[in-house]
Amino acid sequence: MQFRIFFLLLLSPSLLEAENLRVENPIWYFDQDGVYAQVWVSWENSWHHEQNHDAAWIFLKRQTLASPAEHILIAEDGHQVVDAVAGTFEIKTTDDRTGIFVQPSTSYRGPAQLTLKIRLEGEQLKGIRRRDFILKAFGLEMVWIPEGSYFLGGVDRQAIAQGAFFRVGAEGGGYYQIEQEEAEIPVGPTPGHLFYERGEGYSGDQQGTVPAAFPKGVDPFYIMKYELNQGQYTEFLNTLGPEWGPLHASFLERNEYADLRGHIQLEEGAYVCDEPKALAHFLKWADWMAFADWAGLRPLTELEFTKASRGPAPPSPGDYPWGNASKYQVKRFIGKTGVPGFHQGLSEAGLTIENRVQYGASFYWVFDLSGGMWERLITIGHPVGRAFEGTHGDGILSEEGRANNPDWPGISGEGEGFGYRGGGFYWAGKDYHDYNPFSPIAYRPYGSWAGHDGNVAYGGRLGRTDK
Ligand SMILES: [Ca+2]
Ligand SMILES: [Ca+2]
Repeated sequence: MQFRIFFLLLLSPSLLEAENLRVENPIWYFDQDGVYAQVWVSWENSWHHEQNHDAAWIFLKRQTLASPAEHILIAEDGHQVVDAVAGTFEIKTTDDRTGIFVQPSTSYRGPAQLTLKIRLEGEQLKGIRRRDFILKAFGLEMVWIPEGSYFLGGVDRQAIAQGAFFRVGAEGGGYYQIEQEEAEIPVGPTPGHLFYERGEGYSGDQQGTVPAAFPKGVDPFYIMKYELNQGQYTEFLNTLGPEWGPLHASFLERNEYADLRGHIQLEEGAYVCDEPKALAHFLKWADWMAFADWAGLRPLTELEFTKASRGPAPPSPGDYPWGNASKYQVKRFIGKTGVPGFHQGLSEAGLTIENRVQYGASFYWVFDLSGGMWERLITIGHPVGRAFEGTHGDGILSEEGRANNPDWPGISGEGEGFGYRGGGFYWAGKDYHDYNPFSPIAYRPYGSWAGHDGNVAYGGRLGRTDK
């Protein structure tokens, strides 16, 4: 039994395949001048163009057989892209050193095929018996969202009825421009303030102010390019040990899980997944926050969602993240097994600024912000949500195996402060409407609905402030 678990852990790189990101062959070694990890990182369709660029978020853990993995801190400097088959890539560290971003640093479009040498913080490894641990490396594809102002809201009657934000004005309202990251946003039915209708009652409390510290998306940040997949979630489960693993895999007890695109199973003490690219779903909010903390990321806000969707472009009635108000040209879909793909042989390599409608790609080339799984976001419609300060996970869960950032809502499995945007895909043949699978950017009928339970259409996407 023990041997089998270890064997599966060693084999785990095959599960690391994201949409197409691979983080493989991690080794660590102690040089005279420090401790290093070397990993192979590759993904398809990397880009750096005038507008922005993509990136991979890479983090490391060390694991024994029976206990939860321990996060490894990265050193401040001394990292190196040893070689890149094409393009010029740079490593960017973060101020908390929980991981690194690797990204194309000059104009580029093509595959990333890299060998990275990552210097580790040496203090944490003093005195450990190296043979007692295996090194594990993880990665998520990201998109960098640049600094800049943007517009919130919708002013057409349909959007207003769906809880869209608007700026209160003499003539009934307009779009609300967010220009400064740290400017408070006054909320209320007063001219010049941000406001929204209650709708069915899930759009929020109509109260404010949104504080200076609430992440607004003006400052640069990173957002996952795709929604989390089941292979990535399986990797997470396999680092948690025998007590925390089942806590975050409670979907396995649901009868419908395997019938509704669920591919994760527990076999002889290890989690396995036979369709790793299928979108992760049925996650509870608290599972999702545990993943965020574990990965050194954080939940995103509904303001950042808008920025990532629309960029600086002026809004128009019913607009989707791909820039127009029509959903019929989009060839992006979720297949029978839960794997996202493209209709009519479209390949992601062909994505351009001009044809992003077909790909369902946002202004910044983030996929499935509308459609795919519902986006679970921090809301400004509840005091607990407004108290969110955008702290990052540190890779370390609480003694109970949960996220423990005090400004994150709902980490215990109770409470409000988050909501749902963008619509979600349930299953083929279900009636299409305003939020199945696609929802216009501004619509937020459930923008402040804090549903904790998992569902076939609830997965997620995370991010990180660029600092
Ligand atoms: Ca989505
Ligand atoms: Ca933590």
